[in-house]
Amino acid sequence: MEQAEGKKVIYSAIQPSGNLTIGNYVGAVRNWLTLQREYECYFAIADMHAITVKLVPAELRRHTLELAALYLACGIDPAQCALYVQSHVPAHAELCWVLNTVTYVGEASRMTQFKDKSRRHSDNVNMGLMDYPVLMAADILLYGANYVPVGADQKQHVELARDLAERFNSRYGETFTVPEPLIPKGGARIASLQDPERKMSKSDTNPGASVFLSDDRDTILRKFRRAVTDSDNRIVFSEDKPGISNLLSIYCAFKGCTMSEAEASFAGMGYGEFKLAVGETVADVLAPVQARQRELLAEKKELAALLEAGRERAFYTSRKTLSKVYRKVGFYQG
Ligand code: ATP
Ligand code: LTN
Repeated sequence: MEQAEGKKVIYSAIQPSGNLTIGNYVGAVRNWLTLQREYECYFAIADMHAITVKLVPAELRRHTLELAALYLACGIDPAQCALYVQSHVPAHAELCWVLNTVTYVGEASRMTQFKDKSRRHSDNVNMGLMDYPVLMAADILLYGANYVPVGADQKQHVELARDLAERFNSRYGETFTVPEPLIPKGGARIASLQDPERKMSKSDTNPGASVFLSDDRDTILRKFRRAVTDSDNRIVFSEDKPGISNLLSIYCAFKGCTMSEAEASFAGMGYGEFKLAVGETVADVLAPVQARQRELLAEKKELAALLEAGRERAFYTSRKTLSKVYRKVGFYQG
C-alpha cells in the first residue's frame, strides 16, 4: 500500500454471509472504486459480524474468499487500499469490549437492524446480534476513519459510532476521529424484486427476491421477468409504484443514466419488454466482473498473500489506536 500521509481515511466492510447482491454492488462496493485514489482506504471482510446469525462454517470460509475475489474483480486495488479479513486483526474484538462500556443497553436495543434481525432469527437472539453495531464502531474508530461509505440501511449504525466516539472523547479525552456516513445518491437502497417494500438482501430466503453477482445471464433475466410490478402499465418513477420504481432505479444505477432519461427511453413500452431491458443491462455489466472473479479464485495462493499484506497494514494501524485507548482508560501497560 502506498504511503498516505495527510490523506483522509475511509473505512467500510461487507459481511461474507452469502453471495453478494446487486444491492451490495451498487450500494457499496462500486462506490469504493472512486474513493480509493483520493483517500487512505481500509476495506474489510466482516466475518466476525457474519457469525451473529447461524451460518455453515465451511460456507463462511468459502464466502470469505469469494468476497475477497469479488472486491478485486470489481476493481478494488490492493496496492492502494488495505483489503483484509476482520478476524485476522484482534484489535477489533478488543476495542469492541472497551466500547461496550460506553454503550447503553437502551441505545443498542433500539437499533432498527437489531429489532429486525431479532424478529427474523427469533430462535437465536444472541448477545452478538445486539453488540453488532458496537463491533462496527470499533472497526471504524480503530482506523481513524473520516468517512464510512455504506448503503442507507447502515446509516443508523454509523451514527451510533459517532455517538460512541464523542462519548469516549468527552469521558477520557480526545482519542477518536468522529466519522461521517457517505450514502450514495443513486442505488442507496435497492429493493427486493418480490417485495419492493423490503430491501434486497443476500440472506433473503425467497430465491427470486435477490439478484446475485454470481447469477448467470439466464437466471438474471428470469428473476427480472418475474419481478413484482403492478397493473397500470406506465413506466414512471412514483411512490405508489414501488416495483416499477425499483426496476427503474436499478436500470439507472447500471446504465449510468438519470431517472428522466430512463423514463423517456421506456415511454410507451410494455412491462415485459421493460423488464427484459433492465435484466440485460444488469447481465451485461456483471459478465466481466464474474469472469475476473473466477480467474482470481483459481489463484488461491495469490489471494491469500494479498489478504496477508492487508492484515499487516491493518494490524499496525489498529494496534496504535488500541494502545492509546488502553492508556486513556487507565490499563496498566508497564
Ligand atoms: P445480510 O442479508 O446478510 O444482512 P446484506 O445484503 O444486508 O446482508 P450487508 O453485508 O449487511 O448486506 O451490507 C453490505 C453493504 O451493502 C452495506 O454498505 C449495505 O448498506 C449495502 N447494502 C446492502 N443491501 C443493500 C441494498 N439493497 N441496496 C443498497 N445497498 C445495500
Ligand atoms: N454492518 C455492515 C458491515 C460492516 C461495516 C463495518 C460497514 C461491518 N463493519 C464498518 C462499514 C463500516 C453492513 O454493511 N451490514
